Amino acid sequence: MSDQKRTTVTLGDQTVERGPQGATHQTATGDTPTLTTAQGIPVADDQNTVKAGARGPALLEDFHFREKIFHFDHERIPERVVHARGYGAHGYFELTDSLSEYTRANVLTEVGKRVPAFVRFSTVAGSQGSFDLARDVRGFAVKLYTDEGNWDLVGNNIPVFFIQDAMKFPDMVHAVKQEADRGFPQAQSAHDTFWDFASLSPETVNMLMWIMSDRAIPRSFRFMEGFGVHTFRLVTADGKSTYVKFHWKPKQGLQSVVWNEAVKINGADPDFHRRDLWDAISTGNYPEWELGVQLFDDEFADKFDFDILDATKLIPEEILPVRRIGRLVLDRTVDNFFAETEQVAFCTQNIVPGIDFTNDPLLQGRNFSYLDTQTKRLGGPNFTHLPINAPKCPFHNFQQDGHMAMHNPKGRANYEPSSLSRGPRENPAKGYTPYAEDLRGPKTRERGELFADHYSQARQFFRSQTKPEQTHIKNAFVFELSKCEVPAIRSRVVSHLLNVDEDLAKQVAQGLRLEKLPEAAPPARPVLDGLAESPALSILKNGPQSFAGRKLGVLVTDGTDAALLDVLMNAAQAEGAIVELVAPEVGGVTTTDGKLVPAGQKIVGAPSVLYDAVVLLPSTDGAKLLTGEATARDFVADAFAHAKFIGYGVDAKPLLDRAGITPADMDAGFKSLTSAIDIDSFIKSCRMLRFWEREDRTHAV
Ligand code: HDE
Repeated sequence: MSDQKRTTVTLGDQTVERGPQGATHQTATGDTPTLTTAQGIPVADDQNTVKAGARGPALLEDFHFREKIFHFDHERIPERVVHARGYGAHGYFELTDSLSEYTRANVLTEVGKRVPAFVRFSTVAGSQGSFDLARDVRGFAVKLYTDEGNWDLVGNNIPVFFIQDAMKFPDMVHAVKQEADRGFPQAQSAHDTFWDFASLSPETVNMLMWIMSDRAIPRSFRFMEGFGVHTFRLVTADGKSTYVKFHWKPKQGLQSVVWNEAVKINGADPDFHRRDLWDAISTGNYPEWELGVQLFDDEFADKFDFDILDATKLIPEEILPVRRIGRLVLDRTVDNFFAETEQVAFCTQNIVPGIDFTNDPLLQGRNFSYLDTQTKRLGGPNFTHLPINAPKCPFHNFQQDGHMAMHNPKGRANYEPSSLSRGPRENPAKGYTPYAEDLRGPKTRERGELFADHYSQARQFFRSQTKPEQTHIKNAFVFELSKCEVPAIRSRVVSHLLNVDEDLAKQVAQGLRLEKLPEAAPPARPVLDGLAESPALSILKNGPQSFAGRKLGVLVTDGTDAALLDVLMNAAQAEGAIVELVAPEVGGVTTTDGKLVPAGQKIVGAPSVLYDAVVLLPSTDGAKLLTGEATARDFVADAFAHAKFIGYGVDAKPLLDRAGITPADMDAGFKSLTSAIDIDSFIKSCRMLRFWEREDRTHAV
C-alpha cells in the first residue's frame, strides 16, 4: 500500500485520485490491468520516487524509479545513416499474371496468391525528425514475406541513381548531408558541398535532372511510382536467366506539389506525407500499386548505347513496355511506429530462389552494406528475430546465441552433418542456387566502357517533360545553386547543363546572373541527340484524370449556404475526394439552416497548401470578418499562386479582393458556384489537379 492518503477529484470527464500534495493517481479497478515493473512486480505509486523524508534525497533502492528511467534513457537506437525519416504500412501482394516462363519464384508464379507485405517510404538526406517535403529522392522499400522467405525490393521513387559504383556512396551522402563543420543545412541538397561533389562527378547529371524535377517533391507517397532501379535477374528451375527491371505503378496516378508549396507545407505540417498515408489507410482508402516488369535478354541489352548494369540509366518504357503482373495493397497502419517502421531491416541481399543479382557495381556494394548497417542499428545479429523482420514461412537453422536471441535450436546437436539430429538438412531441389554466370576477367578497378555516357539520358529526360515541368526544373536549379556560396560551383553545374539542353543551361545561367556562360563540360563519350522522347518520364503526362483520393479545403463561416455546402460535400464524396471544412473556429459554423457544422480545421492551422483544390463559401458577414485575417488572405493568394482550382460562392468577393485577385486574374481555374451544375463542373475540372496555364502569369514557383 502507498503511504499517501488520497482523495477523489473530477478533472473534466475523468474521476481520479489525488495525493496529499496534489499529484494525480489513476488506480486499477475492475478489469483494468495493474501497472507492473518490467520484472512483473506490481506498482503502488508511479508518481513519486522513494525519498528520505518528503523533501529528502531520493533513495538508490527505488528499483522501480531506476528501471523506469534506465529504460527511457535507452529508448533510442541509431537512426539510419540515410533514409532516417520514413513511414511504413502493412499490406499484401497478389500476383495477377504468372512469370513461370522466366522464374521459379513462387511469389511470381502462383496467380491469385496473396503474400503479406510491409512497405517503408522515406526521404534520404534528413534525420528522423526532419520535414516530409524536402526536395529529395523517396525510398520505396518493400518486404514481401513469401513462402520461400523474405524478398526485399529496396527501391526508390526515381528509376536512376546518383552514382555508378558503391565506392562513391559515402562521399555522395557526406556531400548531401549537413556540412561537416556547421551541422546544417538539414534535409537539403541546396548547399555547396552537394553541388561541389555533383558538379565534379558528371555521372550524377541524369539523376540531377530527376531530383530537380517535381518527382522530388511528391504530393503523397500514394501518388509516387517505385523502381527497383538496378537490373536484376529472374531464373528458371533449369537455370535460364532473364534480365528484369521492377516498377511499382500507383493506381492513384502520379502527382507532385510545387516548390513554393513544399516550403510552406513543411512549416504547416512537417508530417504531411506520413499523416496522408495514415489517414488514407485509416479511412479505408487503401493505396495500391501494380508491380510491373521489363523483361529482356542479353541480345536486347547489347543494342543499347549504355550498359544495363549502370544504375544511372533506365530503359524507356516506350522501347520496352512494362508488363503489369501483380498488385500491392497497403491496408493496415502500424500498431507501433518503433517496433515496425523503425526496426524493419531491409536488405538488398534478401532474395528468394528464382530471383538473382546482376553485376551492377552499385547493387553489389549494397548487398554488403545493408546487413552491416542493420547489425549496427539493431544491435546484433538477431535482428531477424524481431517480428517485423522474421519470415512468415517456416525457417530452421543452427544459428544460436548472440544478443537478445529469441529462438535457439532445440536438442543436443546444433550442427550438421549429424547423426544425432533429424535436421534441418539442405535441400538442393528447393534451395537457392546462384545463377551460374560465367565469370572471367582480370582484377581491375575499371568501369564498363559504356558507363561513360553521362548526358544522353539526362537530355532525353528533360525533353520528355511538359513545359510547366521544364520550368520547374529550371527554377529548381536556380534556387539550389543560389544557395551555393561558391560561384565556381554554380558555373560548373551550368557547364554540365550545356550538354543536356542549351536553353536550360542559358536560362539557369540567367537566373543566377552568371557573368559569363561557361564552356560545356567535356563529355567522356559523345552525347546522343537522337534519343526519342519518353512520355512515361513526365508526371503531368501520366496524371490520374480523377480527383479521387485528393483533398478539397472548403472555407466556411457562420451563415454559409447550407444547401450549397451539402451538394458540394456529396459531389466531392461521389468523386472519391476528401473534404475538410476550414472555419474561423474549430468548433464549427452555423450554416443557413441553423445547424452547427463541425470544422476539421481552424483557418490559422490549415493553409491552402494542405489541399489539392479549394472552395470559398463564406457568408457576406463571414467574408468581411475573414478579410481581417492574414491567414485567410494567404489561403486564397497561395491557392491562386499554386495554380489550384478555386471554387467560390457569391459572397466570396471581398476575400478574393483582399488576396489581390483582380477580375483579369479570374482564369478558367476559377469557378463560380451557385448551383449543383456549377459544382459538378468544378469537381470535374479538379480532375486536372492544377490549372497550369496560370503559372505563366504568376511565376510563383
Ligand atoms: Fe540504400 N542504404 N544504399 N539505396 N537505401 C540504406 O540501409 C546503400 C541505394 C534505399 O526504409 C541503408 O537500412 C549503399 C540505391 C532505401 O529502411 C544503407 C548504396 C537505392 C533505403 C544503404 C545505396 C537505395 C536505403 C541505411 C550505394 C535505390 C531505406 C539504413 C551502393 C535502389 C530502407 C539501411 C528503409 C537504406 C546503403 C544506394 C534505396 C546504409 C551503400 C541505389 C529505400 O545500408
